[in-house]
Amino acid sequence: MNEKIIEIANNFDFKGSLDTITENNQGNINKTYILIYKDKNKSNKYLLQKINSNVFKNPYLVMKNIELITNHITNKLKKMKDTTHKTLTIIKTKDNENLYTYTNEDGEKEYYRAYNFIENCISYDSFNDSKDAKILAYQVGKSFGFFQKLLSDFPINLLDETIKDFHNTPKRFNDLLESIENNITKRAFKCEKEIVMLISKLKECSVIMNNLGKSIPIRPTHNDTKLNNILMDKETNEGIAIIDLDTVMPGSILFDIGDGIRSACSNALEDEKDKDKIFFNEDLIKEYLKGFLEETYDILTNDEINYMGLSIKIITYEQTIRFLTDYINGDTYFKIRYKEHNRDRFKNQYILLEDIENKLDNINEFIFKTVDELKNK
Ligand code: ADP
Ligand code: GN1
Ligand code: MG
Repeated sequence: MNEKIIEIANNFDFKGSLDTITENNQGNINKTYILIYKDKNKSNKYLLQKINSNVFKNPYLVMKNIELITNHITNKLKKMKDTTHKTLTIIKTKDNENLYTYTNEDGEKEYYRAYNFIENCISYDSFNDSKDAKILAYQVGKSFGFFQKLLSDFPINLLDETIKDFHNTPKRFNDLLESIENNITKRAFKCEKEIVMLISKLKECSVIMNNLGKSIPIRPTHNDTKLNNILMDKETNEGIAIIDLDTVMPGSILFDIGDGIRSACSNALEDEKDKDKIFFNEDLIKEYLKGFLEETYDILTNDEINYMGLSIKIITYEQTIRFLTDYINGDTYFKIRYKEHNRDRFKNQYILLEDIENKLDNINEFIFKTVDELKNK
């Protein structure tokens, strides 16, 4: 077993004796280990994570936000007598802290935290192979909508901004320009076509930021509503827990719906090699929206409804920029699993961006119709 992880795990208040350590490679940011402890004749499963401190500059603030949010959700679920849904449960260190700090052989600090492992669930990277794709899309939309509803009375001033300007699309665009100017990897030369097209779409894709705090309210939002950040019940297909709460911050509900659909309703993985497979599945988008709107229609403002369809385009645009910027910068942000990984990722997002443009009219029509029906029910 991994000696370093054993040493780190020994500092947490885990019950029993450590039996196995495996890695989960689904996320693009943190390093995730699954630990099984044997305790008399039962076993306890935990999740141990090394927080990526290149991405999260202040892990203490991240944990403070998560503690507040998970306490709020736990209390609300209790009040509602809801025993189906769950949230993350922080396992403290033996010194009763939310984080364990480990100093590595280079003298650098590494930050670790632990959660209870939520059992009998699955987190999908894509629905493309599932016969239940439509049901799953509906359930994911409903779960992220329910999450918004649970947080709708959370005092937003308590939340810190753990990554500044996370969904500030025009700022992301400026970061891209900076990376092109520096062009340290010389990769910008390979991406000219997409760069030119991205410039032409900037104005339309700045709409959420231009209206945030005005006609678009600032709410507690998840900000990383990727499909594998929800745990679904293996048997019932219901959404059980929204996880990966590192980016819960003040933001717009449009970031959550836009990113959720970008991720769940694409027909392929973010790094799919077969370009013919890359498109948005309109049926899945409608199911997702249906689930989300059923939970949220009565808290949404007019502009949140008006810009909901566009938010899918905006977040896909932003994600194209983020992968492209990281590619040009030499892969310093997202974990890559092979050399040109970020190139595949940004090219695929770009294909999705063009695809959603052709589908937006239908999607907007569906949103307005569904909201109308829900309001007149
Ligand atoms: P990252 O920030 O790197 O995306 P996540 O917090 O999303 O890391 O965790 C990576 C993966 O680990 C998730 O996609 C999910 O499959 C699994 N996971 C995370 N937390 C839990 C948990 N409490 N119970 C069960 N599985 C979990
Ligand atoms: C990262 O952590 P993970 O894998 O759930 C990223 C998201 C991106 C996503 C793209 C903190 O999500 O913003 O949309 O990769 N998270 C952070 O795959 O940057
Ligand atoms: Mg994740």
